[in-house]
Amino acid sequence: MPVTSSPKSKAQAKSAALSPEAAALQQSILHYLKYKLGRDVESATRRDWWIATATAVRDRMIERGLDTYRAHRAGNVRRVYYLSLEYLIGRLMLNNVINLGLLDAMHAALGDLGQDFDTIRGQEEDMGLGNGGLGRLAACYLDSLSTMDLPAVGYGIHYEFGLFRQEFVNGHQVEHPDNWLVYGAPWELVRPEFTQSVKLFGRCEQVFDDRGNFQWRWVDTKTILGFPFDIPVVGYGTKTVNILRLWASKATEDFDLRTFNDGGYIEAVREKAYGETISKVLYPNDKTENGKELRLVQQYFFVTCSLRDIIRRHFGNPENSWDNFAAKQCIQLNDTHPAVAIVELMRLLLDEHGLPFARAWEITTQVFAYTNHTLLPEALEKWSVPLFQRVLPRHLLIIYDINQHLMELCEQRWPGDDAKKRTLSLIEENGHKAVRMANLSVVGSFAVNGVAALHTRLLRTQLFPEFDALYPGKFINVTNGITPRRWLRACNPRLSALIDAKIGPGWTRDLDQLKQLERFADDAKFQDEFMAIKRQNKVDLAAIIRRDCGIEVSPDALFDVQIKRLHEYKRQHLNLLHILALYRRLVQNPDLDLVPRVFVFAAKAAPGYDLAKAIIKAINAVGARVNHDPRVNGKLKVAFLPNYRVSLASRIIPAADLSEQISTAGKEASGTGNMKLALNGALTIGTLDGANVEIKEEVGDDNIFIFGHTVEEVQALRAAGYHPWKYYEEDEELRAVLDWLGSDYFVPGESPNLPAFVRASLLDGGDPFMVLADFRSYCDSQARVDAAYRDPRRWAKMAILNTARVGKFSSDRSIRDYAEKIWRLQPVRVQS
Ligand code: NBG
Repeated sequence: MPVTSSPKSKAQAKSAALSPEAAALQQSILHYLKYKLGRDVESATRRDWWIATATAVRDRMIERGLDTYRAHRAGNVRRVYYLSLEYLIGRLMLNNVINLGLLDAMHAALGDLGQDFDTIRGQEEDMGLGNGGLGRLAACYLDSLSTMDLPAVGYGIHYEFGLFRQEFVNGHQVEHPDNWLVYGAPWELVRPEFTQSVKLFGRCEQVFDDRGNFQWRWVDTKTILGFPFDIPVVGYGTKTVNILRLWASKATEDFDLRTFNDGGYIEAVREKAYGETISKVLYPNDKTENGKELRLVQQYFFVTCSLRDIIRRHFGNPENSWDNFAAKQCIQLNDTHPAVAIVELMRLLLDEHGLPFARAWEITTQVFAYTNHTLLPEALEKWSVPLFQRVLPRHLLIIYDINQHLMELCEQRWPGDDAKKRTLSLIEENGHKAVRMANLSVVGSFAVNGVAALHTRLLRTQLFPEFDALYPGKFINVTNGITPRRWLRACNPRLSALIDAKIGPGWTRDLDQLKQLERFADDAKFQDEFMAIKRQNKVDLAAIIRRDCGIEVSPDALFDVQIKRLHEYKRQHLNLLHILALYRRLVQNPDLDLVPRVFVFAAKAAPGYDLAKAIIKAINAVGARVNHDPRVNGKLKVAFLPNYRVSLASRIIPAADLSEQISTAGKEASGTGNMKLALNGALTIGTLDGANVEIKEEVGDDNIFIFGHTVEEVQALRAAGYHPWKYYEEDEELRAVLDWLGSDYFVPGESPNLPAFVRASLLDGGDPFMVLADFRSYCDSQARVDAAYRDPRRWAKMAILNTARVGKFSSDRSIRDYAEKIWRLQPVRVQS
């Protein structure tokens, strides 16, 4: 082929028209295509393009990362370390490019080569190293930390398999491994020089040092290695690039050669297999914290690697000592999952650095802060004492010492009150003994925060009232937030462009600027533009529903969206009962005047959570009937999109009209999906729970649909004795839909009948989340939604006011709160 006709030569000829930035980007993409992947423009596959492009982008982040590192090091700055067992990052390409300010250059550079950026970035696998809100919050916070120039490092586990991939087979959830690393992970940098070795198991023995001082030694341990991978986290519109450091476990030696030579191949690789098992999979733990040994090992593994890394960094500066450790280093515990860090820091200070107990405790309790993300008792971690003893024998002794100190404090405050001591103790004594990680987290931290105002109030008054009395001022609130870079600018380019045109792009870093949209809320032209964008996003989602569910939906219907983990307290089954009620009304009267609705669900159920899986099956079974019933005449559709993940959320959220936030009051700590949906102009139907309360305060009572029992009413109902059968008997429609669900109408001939299992949980099972108590008020509220949607001007105004008024829920505001109220952390400007 003559050289002049090759696309590359054409590209070179044309690139004269590219901006210098785009031309440089193009050069580096072509470089990686050739020298990293061994391809040219003709032979490159989509995946080659994606890897070459990601690598070119990463280079630009590395340059800034080095500048950041130098600035932080030179200033010996105070840093925060975010310890989290989960990071639900999703795809990174678009956000990295937007944050680097390279979006236009990227489109030009690739377009010039005949490639489409949006197609290429579609090749990226989601990084799904988390279960839900807690992990996604961690990812949003990393984005804000860099954007706000705050010195920070995220620490976590480099799971080989993230949260399972979900498929539906005959409406049932089927789980598959999520092999996100299979085609490589171009964002990562390997850091073998920072490898850590980790001890586990073994026993403790007492020794006397050369001055006759008594000491504990942890001996006969098993050793594994922690091997770090760094993912650069780039701030928006700034030079700061922090890192997320994820630890992979490895065996200390590849295998035992002597055993191998003696013919024991399996034995020889067993150690290696164990070493690698630790970071193999993320626990899909939503229902209960089951006491799996491996999970405790995972927690300890990443915590000790991270602490030693922090200590190494601290002493890397000759001016530093233990005296200024707490002044320079601050560690945030994301839930109790990393709480063993409190004990591990004590162990390092006592046994490896020879500090006395009082001094070690003083330092430790000045370093840690703890975020609580749930009040559900079954989700508060406890580890059985025998398990702790086996895995971390030295740590158990230290926990007993800390507990003794706590009991002395308790005695001073409430002399002779043994009940108080039993409540506060780090060790639960009833039946089998267990270590209470939440109590440990409170005692070992200088600050404890809840994640929404209501949740923090309940934390203080209901979960930890004694601790609140013992440590006045320790409990504070930091309401959660979401990053506007991902959850508006990247996921909804049409709406972002409209907002830019009206008020400029400043909102991307300062979300309160969206308030300026309020003055267009009544402007018919703006309303039309706003709703036309919503409709276009619905057309896009309809195509996804067609592709993934095989269901045809109309973009003119109301898109009613519930997307979140599947859990009884989130009450996807309350939504289902309402769908059944509408379906029944239509069956009885096919002419019924209903606003056409598409019910969109997406949710994963923890693999061991049978009732959650039954709810999925029930929704799918009801959907299969509704979607094909001619009497419904297309007025109702039910689409359960499989494999909910960050990248799917970012397609659903811009297309939602109605956001379902219908948890039992007092159970949802905050919710963050509620914020993302409101930001994109969806109206909330919700209970007064979690951050819904604050969303209502911000958007105003007229722009939200509130229903159901309040926290106080839920408690009063419970105290008076809750009887689900009473609602069944008193409400004819509720009775009818429950019985319908319990029949085999939706699952003819199937055994077991899972919809009937859902019904049983609500009646015989006692309805622990009071679905039946809120059913009627939910239906009434849904009728108000129906009425509001019939008035397009009114609906548009409400939608615009939602977008305009949720600036408070930017994760930049949350991080500012943390930095001021907890971390006392100053921004550091990075110069290049
Ligand atoms: C979740 C809560 C949510 C909250 C996120 C982030 C856990 C244990 N908790 O309500 O259920 O928004 O944490 O704080 O995942």
